[in-house]
Amino acid sequence: MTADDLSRCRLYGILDLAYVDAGSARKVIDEMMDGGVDLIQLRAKAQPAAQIAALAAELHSATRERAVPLIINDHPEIARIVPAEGVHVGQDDVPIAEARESAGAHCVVGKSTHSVDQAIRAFDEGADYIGFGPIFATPTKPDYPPIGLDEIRKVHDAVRIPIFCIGGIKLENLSGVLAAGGRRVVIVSGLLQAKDIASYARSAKKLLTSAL
Ligand code: TZP
Ligand code: MG
Repeated sequence: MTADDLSRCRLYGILDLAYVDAGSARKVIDEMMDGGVDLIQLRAKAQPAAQIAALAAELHSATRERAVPLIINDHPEIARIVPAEGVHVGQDDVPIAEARESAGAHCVVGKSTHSVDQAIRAFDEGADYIGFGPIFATPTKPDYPPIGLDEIRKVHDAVRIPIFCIGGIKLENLSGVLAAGGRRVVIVSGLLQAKDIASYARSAKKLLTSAL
């Protein structure tokens, strides 16, 4: 995936195994893709690596067919063997350069950031994109204080790589995130708990693209 491909992405969906069991994962990512999600991450905090690798390979055969990049959370070595389009690391994971080395040159590397300072450091470290949040308090990442809407404009002024606002973002507050200067978002529970995932994604995508 090129930097241009990445910059065209607006809606980033995460398939988080805290919300979806592995048996439903394929159906859920099909619905995400039907709704126009631009980028999908596999996030599995509690599963053994071998299980994540097997699921990633299965999901990748579906995402590849529809040219939707698949990003693997936490496991650069799995991103390499799938081979997925990217890997995502957090503040407590390996540095970007090490993740890139393990995942392979074909992978983009994204990093979670929780303040403007961390965002600048991730940019300096060579991240291809960042997640920035939690914007709002969220049960998906309960121990992190919310950053709030005001930091969104500051981070966009400070960092020139794609910035995906994340954390507690739902259809109901998406317009507020866009009005605060956000251009790209990650939605986890909002999508995964929606009655109709495809239609939820379609509505989010419409708001995101009409804001440009
Ligand atoms: N990083 C910052 S907030 C968050 C992550 C992984 C969770 C986002 O999940 P949700 O359910 O969209 O609030
Ligand atoms: Mg991590």
